[in-house]
Amino acid sequence: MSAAESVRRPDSDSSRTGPHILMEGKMAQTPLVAIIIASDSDLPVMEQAAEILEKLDICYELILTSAHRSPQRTREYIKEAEAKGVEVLIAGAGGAAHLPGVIAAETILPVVGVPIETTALQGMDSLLSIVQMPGGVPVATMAIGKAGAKNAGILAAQILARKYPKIAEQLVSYKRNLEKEVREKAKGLDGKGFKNRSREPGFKPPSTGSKTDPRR
Ligand code: AIR
Repeated sequence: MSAAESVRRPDSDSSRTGPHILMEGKMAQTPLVAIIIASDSDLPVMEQAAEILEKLDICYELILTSAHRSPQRTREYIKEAEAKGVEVLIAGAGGAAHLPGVIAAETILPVVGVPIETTALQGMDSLLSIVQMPGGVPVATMAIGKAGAKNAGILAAQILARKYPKIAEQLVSYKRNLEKEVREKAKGLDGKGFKNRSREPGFKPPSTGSKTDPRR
């Protein structure tokens, strides 16, 4: 069994009409993104990356392999991913979170790292392990936890959007929706009776007292 055969999503619905089928033949079956998790205990966080990729209609696969517990499987999978045409790798790990760095050492594909929150050190261990890469081997490091996993999916889409116009379109509409949601939430606040002084004509924010404050 190949490394990628453990968990795989792209074939689950062959009728998908996302950007991954723009190029005919091989691309129809090819995941553009691999989400690599170091443990099944990371799944509740890393599924955020999967969710946003699905929303953006981007074909991905999800692989379980650990830099420490299964180093050979990790190396084998990276070669497999390169050979099948994966273009962005997302890797999530916790604690001594070397998985994204080890992957980055083995490939020139962009690697996005997600620090998993830990009970002992709340994910600071994961964050520092992933972000403090030596010069020459970059890992694009996201925030700790679910927000980081979600952003990893979005960043992967943004990288792909340079090449796939359909993905760019999806992202533009995603951003538009974010803006719309904020406007709707702001409207909701207006109705709650809070005094919004910044909307009053002639309102000037209070000075901070600093000599460099331009409002003084
Ligand atoms: N881990 C697994 N192999 C290498 C590392 N750093 C991490 C996993 C998980 C944590 O160890 O990413 O966040 C605990 O894993 P488990 O399997 O014991 O729950």
